Amino acid sequence: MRRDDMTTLQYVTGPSEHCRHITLIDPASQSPDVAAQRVMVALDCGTSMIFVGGSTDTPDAIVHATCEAIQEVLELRVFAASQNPECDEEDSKIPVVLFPGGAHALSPAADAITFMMLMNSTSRKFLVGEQVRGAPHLHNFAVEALPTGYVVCAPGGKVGEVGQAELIQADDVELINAYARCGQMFGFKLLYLEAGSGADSQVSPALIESAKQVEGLTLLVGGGIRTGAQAKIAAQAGADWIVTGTLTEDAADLAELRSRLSEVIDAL
Ligand code: 1GP
Repeated sequence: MRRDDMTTLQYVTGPSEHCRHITLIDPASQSPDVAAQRVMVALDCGTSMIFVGGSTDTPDAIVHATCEAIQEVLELRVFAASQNPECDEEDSKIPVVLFPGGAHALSPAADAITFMMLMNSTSRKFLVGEQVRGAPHLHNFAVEALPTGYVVCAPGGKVGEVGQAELIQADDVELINAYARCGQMFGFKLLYLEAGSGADSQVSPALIESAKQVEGLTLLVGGGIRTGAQAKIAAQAGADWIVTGTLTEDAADLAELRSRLSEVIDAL
């Protein structure tokens, strides 16, 4: 749910005293009802944005149902805040953002989309092809595009393979800086450093620090972050946002999810 006083891009790139947290929900891995329950817990723990997407083969209808279920949860929270004189209703509005694997998996119920170029892909499809297919639909949906450079770092996981990425290695600090500079020159506002969902090692702090030297980019870092200590490493290296997905889906129940997410978010 978008705030009344700013665009989603302003919210994402705006100032914050600390690194913020994004909960990634993969509609292929859970029903819309379960997604909504998990989002409710994530909001209690202090998450600041919801990403919906991740898989490459999720039908539009499932993505749409998931976005709608999450928006309903957010509306309830905003209503609850409006009844509490100590709460600012606007503060409880957080955006639901599509994080697509391609020109499918789109929904008009989302507030925005990370409109991404997989910058280190060797395939035209992921550099610009899927984006050309998706752009007219997004225009019709009036979903706000967040111009995003997406760079897959080792180990890279499935997205590295499917996206045919030339993986950035942990010590490729000059190369990641060049990607960041290139993204800035293209006019991207966000740069997402991705280690791959479920990665056994997170994006190296050296890469984050190097990308951070390029001014004017909001840095998102995800893949393999499961603990408060890992979250802190990314935040201290310069991440403006960290993204966690597997953490949510692996939790045995909502109580475990609450404790895991609190640990990560509190560390920021
Ligand atoms: C994947 O970066 C995200 O695109 C999140 O990764 O599932 O490892 O948290 P995890």
